[in-house]
Amino acid sequence: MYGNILPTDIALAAPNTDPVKLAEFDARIARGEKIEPGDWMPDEYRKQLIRMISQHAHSEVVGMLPEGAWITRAPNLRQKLVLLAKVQDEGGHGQYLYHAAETLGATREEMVEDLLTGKAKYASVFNYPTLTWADIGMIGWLVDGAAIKNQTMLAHCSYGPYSRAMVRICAEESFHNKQGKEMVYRYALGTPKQKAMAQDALNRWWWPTLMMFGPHDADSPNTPQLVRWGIKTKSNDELRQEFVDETAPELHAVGLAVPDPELCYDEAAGHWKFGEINWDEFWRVVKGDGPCNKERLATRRKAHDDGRWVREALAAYAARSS
Ligand code: FAQ
Repeated sequence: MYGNILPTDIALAAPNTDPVKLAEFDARIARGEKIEPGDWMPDEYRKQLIRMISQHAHSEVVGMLPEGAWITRAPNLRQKLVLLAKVQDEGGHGQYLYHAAETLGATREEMVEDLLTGKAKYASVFNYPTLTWADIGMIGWLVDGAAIKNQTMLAHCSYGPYSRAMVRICAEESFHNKQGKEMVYRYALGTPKQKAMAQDALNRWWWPTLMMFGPHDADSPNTPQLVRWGIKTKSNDELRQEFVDETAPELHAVGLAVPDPELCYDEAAGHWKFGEINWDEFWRVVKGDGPCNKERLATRRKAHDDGRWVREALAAYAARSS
C-alpha cells in the first residue's frame, strides 16, 4: 500500500512500535496538536488514515456520477451552470483528498487501482440512481448535508493535511447544500406535480443518506481506534442523530413527509427517534451489489482507460524535461 513518495524521515521498514515514541505520540494527540506528514506516527495510525482518506477521495469522484448524469438534462442554463460547478467541485475534493493520502505514502496509482478493481470502498449512497431532476436538489440537501456533518467533525481531526482539506471542502459543500435546499423548497412549495417529485425523491434518498454515517457504533470496528487517535471526534450514531435532529423538522416545515412511520420527537430525550435502518441492504450495497455499483465502476474504468493517453503524454513530457 505504501508507495515511493514517502517523506525521507518516515521509516516504514521496521514496525513503529517504540513505546517511548508511542507515549509521546499519544501525548501530542491528547494536547490537541496536529500530526504532520514528516512526524513520527504509529503504522496503524497511518494505515487507518490512508484507508479513510482514500475511501473519502473515491466517494467524491464516484459521487460526481449520479448528478453528472443530469448535466445535459438540466431544465435551464442557470441550473446547468450550478450543477456543472457542483460536480466539478466534487472532482476537486477528490484531488485534495488523494493528495492528503499521498502525504502518508500511498500512491495515486495504487489508490485508483484499488477503486477500479473493486477492492476499495466508497460511500454506499452513490450506488443509487438519480431518476428525476428533483433528485439533484435532494442530494444537495440530504447527501451534502450528511457529508458536511461528518466532515465538520473531520476538520478537527488530528492529521493536519486531512483537517485542512476538510475546511475548504466543507465551505464548498455548504454552498451545495444551500443550492439543494433552494431547489427542494421551490418544488415542495410549487405545483402539486413538483411537490410530488420532491416527495418521491425524499422517499428514495432518506434511508441511503442515513446509511452514509456507517454502521451502529456497536458494529463499527474502526471507531474506537479512530476516536483514540483524534481522527474521529464523534461516533457514527452521534452524527446520524444530529443529522436527523436538524433535518427532519426542516423537511416537515416545507410540507414533506419523512418516509419513516417511527419518526417522532422524543420530548424527554430532546431528540427525534427514528426507525431501524435496513442493514442487510446497507451491507449488500457496500459489498458491491447495490442498484448501480457495477455501472459506477464501469464508468470509472472507462474514464480511466480514456485518459490513459493523457497520463502517458504527461509522463513522456516529464521524462524529456528532466
Ligand atoms: N459506505 O468501522 P466503520 C460526499 C465501511 S463524501 C461504504 O464504522 P469507519 C461528498 C467502512 O469503510 C462521503 N462503506 O468505519 C459528496 C468499514 O470498512 P473497512 C464520504 C462504509 O471508517 C456529496 C466498514 O464499513 N465521506 O458525500 C460506509 O469508522 C454529494 C465498517 O465501518 C467520507 O468518506 C458507507 N456509508 O466509519 C459528493 C468521510 N460506512 O474500510 C457528491 C470519511 C462504513 O474497514 C455529492 N469517512 N463503511 O473495510 C468516514 O468518516 C468514515 O470512514 C465512515 C465510516 C463514517 C464513512
